[in-house]
Amino acid sequence: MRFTLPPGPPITFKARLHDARTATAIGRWLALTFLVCFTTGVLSHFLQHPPGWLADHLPSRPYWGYRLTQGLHVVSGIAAIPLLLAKLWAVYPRLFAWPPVRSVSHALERLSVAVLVAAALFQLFTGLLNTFQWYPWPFNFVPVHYAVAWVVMGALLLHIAVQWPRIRDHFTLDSPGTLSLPEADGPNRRQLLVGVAAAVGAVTVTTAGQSVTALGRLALFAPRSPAYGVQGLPVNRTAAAARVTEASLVDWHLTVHGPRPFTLTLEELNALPQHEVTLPIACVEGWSKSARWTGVRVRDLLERAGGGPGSRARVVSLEAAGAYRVMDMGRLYAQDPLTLLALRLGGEVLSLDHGYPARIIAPNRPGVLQTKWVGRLEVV
Ligand SMILES: Nc1nc2c(c(=O)[nH]1)N[C@H]1C(S)=C(S)[C@@H](COP(=O)(O)O)O[C@H]1N2
Ligand SMILES: [Mo]
Repeated sequence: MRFTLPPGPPITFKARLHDARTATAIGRWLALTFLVCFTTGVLSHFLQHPPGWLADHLPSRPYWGYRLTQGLHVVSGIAAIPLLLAKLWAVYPRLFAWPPVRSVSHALERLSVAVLVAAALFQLFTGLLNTFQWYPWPFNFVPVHYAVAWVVMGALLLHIAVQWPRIRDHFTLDSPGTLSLPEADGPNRRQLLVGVAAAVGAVTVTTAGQSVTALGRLALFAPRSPAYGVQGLPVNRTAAAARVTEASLVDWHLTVHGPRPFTLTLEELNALPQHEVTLPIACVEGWSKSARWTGVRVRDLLERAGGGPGSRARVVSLEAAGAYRVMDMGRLYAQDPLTLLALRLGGEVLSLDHGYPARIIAPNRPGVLQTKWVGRLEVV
């Protein structure tokens, strides 16, 4: 493919790899990562911010569901980065196509590609920085990342529709002849694709260990290693950051609101029937780790306060301020026997950073909803 840019000496792109076939070969993998990333992202959004009618129907099983889907979200997002760069490299000569605009529909098509590229770069960039908890921008990450995801998806569907004839050709033409281009200087398409695949594999293997414990030793570039942290578990927000101190906890007791409200000291809580569960913390930023928790079933506390089998719960942390101070729990989570007000982690009393004296641990939930330093429980 040749593009020239008059006036003046023409810029010519002679490399054979700046062609539709290469763009499509990379594009289909890119589309796959975007599809996985989008679906798991929307799921995560609804688990974190369910509309009222949905809250009581969100399932608490499989208990590892969120760990899997959010792990996939971050893995597919990171894998998309080298794919997007390779794709942009394959098509960038088109930027210089001449004339720049041939018709109204051509102008609209170019505009939609510009939107797609900008929105896709924005998503991957902000998402990657979020895994490092680094927010060097003036807007709130969560709503903006969510809104732009729809922009990417809309522009991507349009792009696929416009390019459909070429995509179809890619899958229906006799591949052998077109794939093995005549020998020339520079890499051929197969070598390029193998190189891109190797880059995707490398970034995936060196970061996926933050959520796949078995790959933990290879997680050279993951922001979190599941191997480090107090009591063998990473900490996202420390007690110091949340301004919860030992001194602020001397008079601690749990208040349970409901038709029959009551309070319990830590001693009294420890004297109630204790249950042990093995459940992961699965942070929205991508790391996850399973741990053994011991504590009192939330549903037992709700029942004692007069809540029926249909009741949900609201949990309030002692933390003075913070986005995760108040947490609502739908019926299926509140009533699940695995959902605990945990007092112990790995058999030891919770450390202050993990939510001492009591924290929530529930199955199939985003880490942000595993509230630490619980002070109050309400039957809803
Ligand atoms: N009160 C309170 N609870 C909280 C948070 C918080 O900021 N405040 N952070 C949450 C987040 S984002 C995660 S991932 C988990 C992490 O739990 P851990 O620090 O015990 O691993 O706690 C959650 N519980
Ligand atoms: Mo988190």
